[in-house]
Amino acid sequence: PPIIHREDYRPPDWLVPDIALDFRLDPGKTLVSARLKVVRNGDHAEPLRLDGEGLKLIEVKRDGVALESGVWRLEDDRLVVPIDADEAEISTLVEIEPEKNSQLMGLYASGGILCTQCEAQGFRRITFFPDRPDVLSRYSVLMEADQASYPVLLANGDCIESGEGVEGRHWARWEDPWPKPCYLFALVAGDLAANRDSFVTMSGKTVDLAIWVREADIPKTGHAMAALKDSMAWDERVYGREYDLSQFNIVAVSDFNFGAMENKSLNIFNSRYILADAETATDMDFDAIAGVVAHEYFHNWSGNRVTCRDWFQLSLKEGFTVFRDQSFSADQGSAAVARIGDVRTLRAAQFPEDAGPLAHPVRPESYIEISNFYTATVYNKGAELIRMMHTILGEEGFRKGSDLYFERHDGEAATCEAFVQAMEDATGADLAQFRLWYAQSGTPKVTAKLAHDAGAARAVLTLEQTMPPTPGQSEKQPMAIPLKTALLGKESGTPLARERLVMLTEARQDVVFDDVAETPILSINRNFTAPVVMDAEKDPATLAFLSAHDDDPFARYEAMQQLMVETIIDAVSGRAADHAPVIEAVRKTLADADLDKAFVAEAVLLPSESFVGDQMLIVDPEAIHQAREALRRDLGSRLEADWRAAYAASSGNAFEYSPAAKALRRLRTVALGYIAASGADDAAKLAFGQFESADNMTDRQGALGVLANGGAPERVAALDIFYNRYRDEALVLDKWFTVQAFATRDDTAAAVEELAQHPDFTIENPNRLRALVGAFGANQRAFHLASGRGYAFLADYILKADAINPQTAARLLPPLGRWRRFDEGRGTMMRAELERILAAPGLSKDVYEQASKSLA
Ligand code: BAL
Ligand code: ZN
Repeated sequence: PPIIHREDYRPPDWLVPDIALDFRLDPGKTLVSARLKVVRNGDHAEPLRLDGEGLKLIEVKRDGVALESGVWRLEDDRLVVPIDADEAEISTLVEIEPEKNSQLMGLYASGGILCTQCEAQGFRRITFFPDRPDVLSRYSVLMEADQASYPVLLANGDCIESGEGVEGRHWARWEDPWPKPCYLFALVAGDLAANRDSFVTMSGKTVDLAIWVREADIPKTGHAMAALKDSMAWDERVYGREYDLSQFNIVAVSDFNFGAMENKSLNIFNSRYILADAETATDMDFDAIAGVVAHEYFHNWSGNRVTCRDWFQLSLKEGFTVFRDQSFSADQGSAAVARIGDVRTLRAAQFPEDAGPLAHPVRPESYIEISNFYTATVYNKGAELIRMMHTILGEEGFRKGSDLYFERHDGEAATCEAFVQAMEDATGADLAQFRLWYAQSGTPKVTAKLAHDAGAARAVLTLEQTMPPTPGQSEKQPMAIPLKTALLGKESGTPLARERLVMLTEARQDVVFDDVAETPILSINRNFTAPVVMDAEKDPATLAFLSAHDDDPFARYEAMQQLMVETIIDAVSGRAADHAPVIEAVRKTLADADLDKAFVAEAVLLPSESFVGDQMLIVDPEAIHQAREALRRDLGSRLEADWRAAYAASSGNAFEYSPAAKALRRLRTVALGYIAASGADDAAKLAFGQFESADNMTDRQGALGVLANGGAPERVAALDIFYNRYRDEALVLDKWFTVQAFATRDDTAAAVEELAQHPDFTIENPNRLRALVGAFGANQRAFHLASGRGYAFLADYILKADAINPQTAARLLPPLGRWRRFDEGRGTMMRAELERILAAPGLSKDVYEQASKSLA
């Protein structure tokens, strides 16, 4: 398949200022007629080229007159029409089959609802069009459908008229005044009910809000609606951005490749990011819903009003919008805990990407299939880049920059460069070297050494940065790395100097701190100001000290994590592992009454097995598991009384959705996990009691997770009860699959194989596929079983899924691509599965790209 290169970008030959679409909707056969006003862009003699994929072309017209087939031609699915004038009206009539669309790109059916997904290149599966984000058009959409099956007809913009037709059909016409790229087009037809509300914008305009779901799901839409209104107010307050239409609609569907999609004024969501009540959704689900609702809403400015010139600029809208949704979420509760969550996600998903065969810059240079670039690098590392600019420029400077960016590029398709330029122009800052963050892939490693001259009352911090080679980039230049840094007194534990923002720009650099009389301890990369791997060569005693004294909560968490990781790695490497410093640090954290309980619950959690693996050259999944379990057992038994006290103190409250109540629930299940790890006789009973008496899903799923890892008879009972209680709740059943796929038991791989035969398992629904197969790929020990059965299982399901939904199949592949990090035996088997995938007939370009790059 062809490789698309960023440097080959050329402006479009033809623009399409206006498009009128007419849909005769039917799940079996939908007719789409499109009337495009096309205008030559520049001085050239190129014909009009319209992208298409899987369309049955019935007719082509120019200025209302049918064209004979010799006048136009099809070239590799593209419709090519030579046009002698500078302007014309080109119309096409095509037929598509939504019901057969299992890729979930273009127009498809989900549970009786007809809906669309066009980003990145799904619009070409609906009609012939220049399917690229720098062609912006005004849309007028006429929809016509059977009224009984599809009583609700929605599209972008405003509904300007509607009426009844013949034979039980009806119609609606929607117009969107804002020019937009075709990836933001959307329509929905279905039997839907609405939760309606309204929002008055800062200039006093009333916006009608509606969340559309199946009638029975209406009671689960309250949280999403509250989050939407909060997001609208937040974007006005923090960015000065007001909503720009009189309606805002959200629709939830069950079958969706992404989490959600920011189509102009008609966001379409994966139902898991809308539907929630205490009975069926965990606190994490509630938080994720608020974050995704905010994310999609924020795209109205960062993505829709200012869009991307080409798909290489994807992070322009995604990195910025993730930063915006992270900031919104941080404002809803504990900012420190939110930041811990951001970093955990970055380390779990992005650092491994940066360290593996699929590493790519935040602004990639080339792709085969753009769907493969909706990655943690483009999204989460992209957000870290925006955050670093925010740190460097400060709140006020950053706001000036974003104001200028929106003002300058409103209505345009812009680039990442344009964003950085606006930040510079608004503040006078020099971000020349900073731009490397967009171009260089890989995670920088920073080493820090602190020397103290007590006599001179001076400390010198020596920083060095290196960056590993990544695919296509063997040589790297030093990056501009903002590191919030402080020195704490070794005896007093108090800050010795004001926190400083150190800009590391050289390969090696000294930073001097004066007036440092007391022996200092270094606190660096506070609040994780830069997405780097930091090696500050701290001994366990120093880490334990920081975990108890650092005044930056993130740094405190970080010290504890590092202490835990090093303790586990000592054991894996055959060194005597001393658990005592970790146990003491955890005990102190649990006992510190001044700490936010939400923070405590995060700080005392052990790092995941895969995170420990990521710190090692060659991962030994079994040894990591054993070492981590040994530490968990020790923490459980040595602090059993403390865990029981924490458990008791966080129990007995009726459900309430508030930061304080969430914190207690989190700590409760963390404590339960440690009580179970201690081997206490009553642990399973305690967990089962929590499972049965819970008045919310957080407690119930937490207890189920603890039981699912063990071997008590309560395990099977709880899994059965859970299944029978929620068998008709798809999103909860997903949890039932995931909890078993994540289990730390010896037989998890076998259990997952069996679950794949379960009547409720299907590869056609992306959520269900990810719930079992995706979760299994993230269970380091079970997936990397020495027999290799995990690899064969994943490869089988990638191939099965590829025949149905290539985009979702390709996203399952990265765990296999990590073969270089495992021993010879495992590596050989992983490679063999990748080769088997590559040799499969009819492979999609999605999976081809991921598998071939993983082997390269
Ligand atoms: N634009 C694709 C889904 C999202 O990032 O919002
Ligand atoms: Zn997004």
